[in-house]
Amino acid sequence: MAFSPRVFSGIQPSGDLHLGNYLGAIRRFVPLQDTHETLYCVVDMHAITVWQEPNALRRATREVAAAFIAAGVDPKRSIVFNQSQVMQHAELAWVFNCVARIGWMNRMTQFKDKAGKNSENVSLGLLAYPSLMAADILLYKATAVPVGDDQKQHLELTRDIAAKFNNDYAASIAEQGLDPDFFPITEPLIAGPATRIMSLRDGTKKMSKSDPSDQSRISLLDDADAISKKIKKATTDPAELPLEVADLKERPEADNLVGIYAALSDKTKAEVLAEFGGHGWGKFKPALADLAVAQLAPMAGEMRRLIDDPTTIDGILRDGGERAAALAEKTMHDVRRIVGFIR
Ligand code: AQP
Repeated sequence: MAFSPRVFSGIQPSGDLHLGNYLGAIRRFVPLQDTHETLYCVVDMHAITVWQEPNALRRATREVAAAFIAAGVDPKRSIVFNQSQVMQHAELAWVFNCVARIGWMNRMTQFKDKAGKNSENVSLGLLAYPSLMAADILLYKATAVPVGDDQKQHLELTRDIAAKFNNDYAASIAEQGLDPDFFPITEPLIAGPATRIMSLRDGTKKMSKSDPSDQSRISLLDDADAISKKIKKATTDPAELPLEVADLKERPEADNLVGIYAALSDKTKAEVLAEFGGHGWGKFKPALADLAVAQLAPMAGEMRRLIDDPTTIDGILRDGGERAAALAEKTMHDVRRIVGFIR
């Protein structure tokens, strides 16, 4: 069976949204609205896998929704909602907890990174996180998921869960007269020069909401002055910019800043080096700061305007939640029959 081209992607309301979230995911949501049915979700149930103060969670949920809209997601064309409004996410995640194997979860590098040496003491939800992520995607039978490079392993797991479910329940799926490929095999959409934006303080670490240093990231709510200062203070090596992309390989900070410039200007790294190669940081950083301010500062202004009107944002999330639930229930109705639940 051909699945309709449907896109799902989610962002956690777990702190300050940053340039990595924007370039790796949110910015790429916008053009997909022209070619796909699109669902963009604030994944608040994922966020609570680590402690979130309830008022901060509510605030961050509205901030993520505001970022979607300020970046150009149209809540009439796309379904914009927060995950916890659609109970079927939790219901399907439970079924997937019983399909996926603990060994699969233990291999997830993001779990290892986030749990660190403390793996006995983190929440069970953090271990089961990829199973909920598979449910988010497969509930809508989404075939494409725009994400940053760090989510690649989780998407491979989503494919494994879909294949194992289709296989374990093959007889029941046939008995119910349903398509043998009940869940689709999802494609990750990971492309371009900005699939992994690194910290401005350390080019070997991912730019991240949870980095304790605010100087490590450009937040989407930063004003022009903060954006400029952070770029000008970004860690770099003393050498001038190289002429060839290959010469960025051993220079993570330079590679990162050139990648950010390329992504923001819709150019390749080679084109950026054709302009700046052989020049020092004194020329490149102010140009990057101007470019970042021109793109990000108006979006920050629009986000602030939206955040100041929580009633409108909550209305958008509620409306999106109702539309998402209607789609989700179709899948769950079949899943309950396939698994053997009486209702
Ligand atoms: N540094 C990054 N470069 C490119 N893409 C990135 N993403 C995250 N960081 C980068 C992408 O943003 C989307 C939402 O991510 P998330 O909310 O699920 O959070 P995360 O991947 O765990 O990363 P964060 O934002 O840095 O949060 P913490 O600090 O909590 O780990 C995803 O598509 C992700 O790939």
